[in-house]
Amino acid sequence: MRKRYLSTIAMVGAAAFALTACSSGSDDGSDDASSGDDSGSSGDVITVGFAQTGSESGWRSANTESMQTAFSEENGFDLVFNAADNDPAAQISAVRNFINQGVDAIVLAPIVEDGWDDVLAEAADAGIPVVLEDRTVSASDDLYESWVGLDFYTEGLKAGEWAAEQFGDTPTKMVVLEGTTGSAPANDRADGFNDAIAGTAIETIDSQTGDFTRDGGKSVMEGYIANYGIDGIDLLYAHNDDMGLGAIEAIEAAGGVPGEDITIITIDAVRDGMQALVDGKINYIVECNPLLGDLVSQVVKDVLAGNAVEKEIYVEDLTFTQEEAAEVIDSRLY
Ligand code: GYE
Repeated sequence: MRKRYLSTIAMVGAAAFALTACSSGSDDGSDDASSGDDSGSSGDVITVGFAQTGSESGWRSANTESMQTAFSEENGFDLVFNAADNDPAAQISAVRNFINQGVDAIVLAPIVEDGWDDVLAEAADAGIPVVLEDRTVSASDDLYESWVGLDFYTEGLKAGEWAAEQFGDTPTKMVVLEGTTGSAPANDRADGFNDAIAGTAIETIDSQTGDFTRDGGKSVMEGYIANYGIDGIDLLYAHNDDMGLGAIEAIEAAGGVPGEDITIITIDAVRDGMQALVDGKINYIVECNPLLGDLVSQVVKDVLAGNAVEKEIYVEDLTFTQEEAAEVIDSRLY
């Protein structure tokens, strides 16, 4: 499948375009504040219900901030924000509430991939467009307008390629800290990594979910250390920085040296993760850019204005070794 990626530069361009579009007033000069049509034409406030996953990680905090900044009053939005605390049923109820409230559009960061068919169909019946950001759903793409996010499979693949390069033919015992079970990034990051290490001497000795949280990563890693010992583990692949950071605490508490006794690969490249990489406690990070707000808000405006939008908008991710992290850490935006 061919994918179109937007680099960070293109994202800045898109943001600049969004600002221009906002400040240029009506496109045809005929916009009338009394038209009663609040479907996104300039001058009218757009009410958007945003169903966020929760607040499980540093990535999530940066994503929420980016969304709140983009969907601000100054930019013409009234944002109704809901964070579902990682509970899929609560997130479905939040979307249903948005439908009942009659918001102009719904933005959804789905906790898990499955279970969205009914409520997305209800939104469609109510004539409320849905835009997905960050994670994907298994439901038909007829049920939403567009999805803006990252290529989780390629993130896993890049992480696995680095592992294959480092360990290749050397017998290597790996443990995995998986993200939230059933979430798109947990599924795809596992698939990408496994494809990249196929045929190498890297053996997955254990793989459990740490739910994308620091506490989850720490407690699952404590269990791994109790079962296999620091010496029985060569490599840790954590599906996000926060779980890796929790695992680092567990390794240090057990008297191990993270990044030396156990090589650690994570995904996200949030500030604390990058600092641990610079400090030598993590060995490699694949980026996952959380700053999606400007792109998503532009898509929402386009959809409500009746403009054609891409079904999938991918944002490109970078990768960082310890040396590369040291060079860029001061200029990172999150
Ligand atoms: O990697 C993790 C967060 O869905 C891409 O969710 C996101 C993931 C991110 O909790 O830190």
